[in-house]
Amino acid sequence: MAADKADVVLIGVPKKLIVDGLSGPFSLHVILKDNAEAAIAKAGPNVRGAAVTGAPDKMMGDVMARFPKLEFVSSFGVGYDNIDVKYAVEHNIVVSNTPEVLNEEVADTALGLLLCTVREFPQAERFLRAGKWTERQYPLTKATLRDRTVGMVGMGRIGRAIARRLEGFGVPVVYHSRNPQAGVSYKHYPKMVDMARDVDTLILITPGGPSTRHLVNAEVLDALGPWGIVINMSRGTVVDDAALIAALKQRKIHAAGLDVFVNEPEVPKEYLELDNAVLFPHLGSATVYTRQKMEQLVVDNLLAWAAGKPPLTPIPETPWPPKKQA
Ligand code: 8YV
Repeated sequence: MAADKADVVLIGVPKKLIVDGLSGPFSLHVILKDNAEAAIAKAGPNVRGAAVTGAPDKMMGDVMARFPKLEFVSSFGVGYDNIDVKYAVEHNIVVSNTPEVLNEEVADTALGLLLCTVREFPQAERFLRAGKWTERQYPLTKATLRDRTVGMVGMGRIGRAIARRLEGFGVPVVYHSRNPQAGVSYKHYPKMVDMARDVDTLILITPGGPSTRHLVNAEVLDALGPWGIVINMSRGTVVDDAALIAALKQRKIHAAGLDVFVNEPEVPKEYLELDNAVLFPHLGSATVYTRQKMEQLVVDNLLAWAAGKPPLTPIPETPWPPKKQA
């Protein structure tokens, strides 16, 4: 019987819905950090499918090369900078991600982080818990959302969900992306630094990877100015940390709210020491409700592939059916 089942590896935290969903239909090999080498060597030659359960777990070319029959990688999360897409394209491997099901959750978190950063809610709560309210009022916050303009960096599905919420808050929105987005009426800036000059608040919700590395650098932060606020909901790599830490320290910008970091869960200690930074432990999509939908989509993509049907959400770089390399 087992011979009929495709061999699938699970790389990363064995999330319950994914393990339960894959254990029956597939011959599942769970690769954990402490068994990785032996498990990969044992399962390697027969593996045709993989589930990657999310950053920081990676599936780079060196790992994919251990699975010469690999056809399909179902990745958890909408961002897939933890997957070696170039290797996948070159080896006719189709990759899927989990878009759409997390849009509203991540947009909610973005607004939460924005409000926390502008109005200093976490700092005020710490003040109360420390018993300081009986001594004095928490100071009025210097920043407000009332006079701000948000420059979105990225205007994909989640970007639009954030922009809709900002409209509800009465906050004007403009955006930067490589190309203007069809059907989007907000003003488009082809150049990041030009947008930074015209706005005081940046919300980053663009894919990670080499093409967006250090998009927010010292020049952009200077252009943003002393009332500047940077909210990062995308990937840590999009921000030049040294430049942002310096700008926050020297009050060249007002504050930052960060949900993502380059080497998470490690967070540079300079951020921890800054009182004008609000730091979230990558909470974007982190509710039971949304994570279950993401986990189910990882399973459903693999089930569709195994049934010879098109995967539900292949990434654009590896469309279905797989392109055959010449
Ligand atoms: C997840 C995310 O927290 O979907 C993404 O790209 O960043 C988040 O929704 C992350 O994938 C968890 O590993």
